[in-house]
Amino acid sequence: MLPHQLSRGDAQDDAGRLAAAVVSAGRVAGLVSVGTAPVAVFAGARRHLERRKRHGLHGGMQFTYRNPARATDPSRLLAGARSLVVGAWAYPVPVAGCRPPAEDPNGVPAARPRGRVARYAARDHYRDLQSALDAIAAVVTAAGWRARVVVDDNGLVDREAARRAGVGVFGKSTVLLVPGHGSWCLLGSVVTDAPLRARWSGDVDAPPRVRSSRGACGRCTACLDACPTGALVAPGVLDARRCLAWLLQAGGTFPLAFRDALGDRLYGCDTCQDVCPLNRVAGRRTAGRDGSGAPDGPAPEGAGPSDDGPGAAAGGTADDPGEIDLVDLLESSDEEVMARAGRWYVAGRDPAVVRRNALVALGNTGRADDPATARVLGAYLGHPDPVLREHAAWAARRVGLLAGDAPGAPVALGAAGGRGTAPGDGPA
Ligand code: B12
Ligand code: SF4
Ligand code: SF4
Repeated sequence: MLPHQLSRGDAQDDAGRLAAAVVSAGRVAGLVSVGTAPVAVFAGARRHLERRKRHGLHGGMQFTYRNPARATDPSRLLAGARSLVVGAWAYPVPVAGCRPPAEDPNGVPAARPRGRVARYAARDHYRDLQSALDAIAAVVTAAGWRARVVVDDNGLVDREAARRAGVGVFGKSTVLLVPGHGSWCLLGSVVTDAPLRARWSGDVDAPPRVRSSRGACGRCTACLDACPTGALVAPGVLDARRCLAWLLQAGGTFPLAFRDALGDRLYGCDTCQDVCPLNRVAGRRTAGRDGSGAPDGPAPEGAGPSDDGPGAAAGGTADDPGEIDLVDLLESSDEEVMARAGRWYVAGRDPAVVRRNALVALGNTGRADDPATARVLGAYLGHPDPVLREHAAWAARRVGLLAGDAPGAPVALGAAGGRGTAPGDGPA
């Protein structure tokens, strides 16, 4: 007998059993939180998308903004879809914030300037998330139903799906906070035509089901206060035109107004998560999982947002994959640059976007007395791409290698010597 031929009572039992089985399969596959929700139009998220688009807050982003009606209607992903299974994959504990380059006691840089990659993008955690969701889909299809895995797809607003499935609650930073893990989680769904009972499985210390969409933060405003560009224009509202995470992905010129604020970031921005008190808990929990020594025990008593002010989770290792040697990157071929970028979203898959980001980060972290910085900036001042030339001139001025407000006579670049070839022409 096929699942849809079952009697009503049997069908309800089956919906319960299958829901339990998918949640359990997701946990076994490594998801820290899994939940189910009935398929329905995400009316609230649709309104937010349309309103932000109307007010220009999307800053030209496409993604879910391209077609809000589609991105907020899961039934468009699979004919006859009845349920969503949503999972959260926790990635390792963050290293806090931006840092100046390390120095020895004589003030000489101990290491070449490094660019920082947001933790979610330092390794391909989406692959792990995808495998876990595949395991869920396998359970569904083995029971005779159809399933479609959706990971970071423009066809579904993931956070809203996760909130509906009880996986977490929205923070004022707009990120989804998963009880017991904070926001250091990637989200994905399985859309299925199977009827599933509402089910949720998170951590032992988390509430059985989280329905509130407003309750997580209390009076805390740490993320709004800490955002280096003021991109969180109101609780739960992000202006992408100011958000460093978006500006690093977008093509063209990096806005002058935000270049200083970029600091050493090369891809992504973790500041609104670094300061979140709910991520103190996440630091303790995911550190153990990453093998970095911290216990993987339950959340500390009373952990949660308070009025004590921000607290950043600490961690990181010497060979941190979240740090990239900027000079090395800038002297790499286009193929090497894009290999480093992996699955980063890079506008037009154009390596010049990554080079542009690296030039701004080098301007913020490099030093005039570092021959490698002088060499690479000197070379980019002669780059055939005018956008890269302009960013190189900005960086050279910022580190003190060029004088004046406009590209002019080099102060120290000649002494350091150029490489003779335009960056990106071939391997360094
Ligand atoms: C576009 C996009 C971006 C854009 C815009 C983000 C944004 N906030 O709109 C940019 C490039 C800036 C971005 C940045 C990041 N992103 Co992004 N991004 C997406 C994408 C593709 C679509 C998001 C979307 O549709 N937003 C639409 C708007 C309307 O939704 P929203 O911003 O979440 O708004 C909700 C809340 O604000 C809430 N709300 C409204 N009013 C209020 C008021 C209060 C008081 C509260 C509490 C809530 C609230 O309701 C809104 C609607 O549901 C998704 C993947 C996907 N397909 O969904 C990933 C996704 C959202 N991004 C993700 C990640 C990891 C990030 C970064 C952390 C990466 C980084 N380190 O650089 C940053 C975080 C920046 C931030 N504060 O959001 C994860 C989020 C994981 C999580 N735990 O939340 C997702 C889900 C990808 C994934 N599959 O895991 N991202
Ligand atoms: S990702 Fe960075 S720039 Fe964007 S809202 Fe968060 S702190 Fe601000
Ligand atoms: S920093 Fe504070 S306001 Fe922002 S998401 Fe975390 S708890 Fe909420």
